[in-house]
Amino acid sequence: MQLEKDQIRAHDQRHLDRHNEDFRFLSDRLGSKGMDVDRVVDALADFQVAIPSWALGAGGTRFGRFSFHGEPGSLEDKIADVGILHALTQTAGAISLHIPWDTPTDYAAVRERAATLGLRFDAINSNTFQDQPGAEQSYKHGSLSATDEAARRQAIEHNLRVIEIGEKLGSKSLTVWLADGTNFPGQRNFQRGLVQTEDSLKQIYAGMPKDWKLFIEYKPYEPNFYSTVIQDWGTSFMLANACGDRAYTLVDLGHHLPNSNIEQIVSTLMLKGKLGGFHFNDSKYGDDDLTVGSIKPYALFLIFNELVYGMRNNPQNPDLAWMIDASHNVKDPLEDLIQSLEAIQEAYAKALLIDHDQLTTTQREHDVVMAQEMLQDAFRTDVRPLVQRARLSRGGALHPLRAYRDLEVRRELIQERGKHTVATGL
Ligand code: PSV
Ligand code: MN
Ligand code: MN
Repeated sequence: MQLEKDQIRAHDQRHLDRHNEDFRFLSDRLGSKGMDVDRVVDALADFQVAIPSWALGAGGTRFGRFSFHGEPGSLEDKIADVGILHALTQTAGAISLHIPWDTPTDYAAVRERAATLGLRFDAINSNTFQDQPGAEQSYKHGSLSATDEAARRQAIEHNLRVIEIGEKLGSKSLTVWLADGTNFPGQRNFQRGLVQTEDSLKQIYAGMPKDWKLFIEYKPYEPNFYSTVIQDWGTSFMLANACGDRAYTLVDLGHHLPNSNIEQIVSTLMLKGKLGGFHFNDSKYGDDDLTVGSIKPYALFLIFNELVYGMRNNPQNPDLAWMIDASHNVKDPLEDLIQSLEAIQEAYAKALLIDHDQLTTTQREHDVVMAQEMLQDAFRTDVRPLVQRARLSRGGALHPLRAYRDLEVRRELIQERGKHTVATGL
């Protein structure tokens, strides 16, 4: 199914007067403080986040999986789902594929389908954390870090093949997340694992087209529970530096030990021009992959504050590849993604309200209270009318979630795809 602009416009009509009133009130308030409201709205409208192909089905845990009706059964269905999200939110203008789960068969058709829906293919993801049916080598004892040369060769070649697939779709970057690590002390030599990984990544980097970027994701634990080869941003940063100028660190919000100061990590990486990609989600305990902004919205806002600062002041850092990396056990995946997109836009909008020149003056004067007040004032502002206006300017829905329900999107998807469906993914 495909949502038409007219359907969304008709739905917006019901809420337009209310929105105009809310927007006028807020823009008067912000305008009186010297804020350029149009600039904020434009920045929000330009902000696009990729949806990963594995986030469109009901997720699950190792204890079970509760299927959701009308889940996408093919890559074409997944592209259609992202099209629905983008039509409603005008914020999900890209899709991030996972290979081999979503290897296209008809490239021209896939490219055309995405283009019709206004979508491009963002970073492509390799998978060396599972053994695929018929694979000659097993990744049981590691992939890019493996001491077993044949397994390591297979993992490198897989990544090179993923790059080829990405090229056919117009992707310009490869994201590598490794599950490699150990469960028991003594199981492997740390240094050997790191050296092998660096060598493998260099070979992959050398196989990338010259206009591609390599994103190296880190994660402290899981699926291994004693050690992980690329455990933290420092290790990723070091590997990215070893590979070259077009290799970067990728920050996934869930990939930190509790209470890590992620905003400071972001700031350091941007200063060094090495933050390449960003995966959004939220968590209470570990890599929980919960709805963005559902647990720690203030932390998300502080992270955005550093991102905005970096985007304005660090030309040495490239434009970032944004992606949602969340999963949904009991919710309609599309509804959950709409909630995440909304939370991202809100945190970004609040960060855009901070006047960094004024903040710098306050910091120089050591006025700690006022500096904190500036951040909290922005955080406490209800910015939803700005986010709505940005969506409206692009033909999106004022209230994406309400529109999704009122237009009975899930009912139509079930009619089309059936009740008992299983999507590929994590
Ligand atoms: C596993 O933790 C993970 O969620 C990583 O964040 C990757 O980005 C994703 O899987 C896909 O490989
Ligand atoms: Mn991730
Ligand atoms: Mn993860």
